[in-house]
Amino acid sequence: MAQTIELSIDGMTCDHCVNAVTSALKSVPGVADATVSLAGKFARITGEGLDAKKLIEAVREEGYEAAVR
Ligand SMILES: [Cu+2]
Repeated sequence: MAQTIELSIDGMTCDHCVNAVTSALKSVPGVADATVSLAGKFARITGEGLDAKKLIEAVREEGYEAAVR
């Protein structure tokens, strides 16, 4: 079943950051799409069997802070 998770993301300052977070999220198993908002400081992730912990870990590995919002 498709699901959507929203994460608040801290530390993004430019489009490079947005791209880094977007590709990190898309590399997590089960993710179909990820939309990241620089201005809104959040990410909307859609997919199947999503694990919020793994999504947050992927963002942290890129050097940004994330939390379920
Ligand atoms: Cu940046």
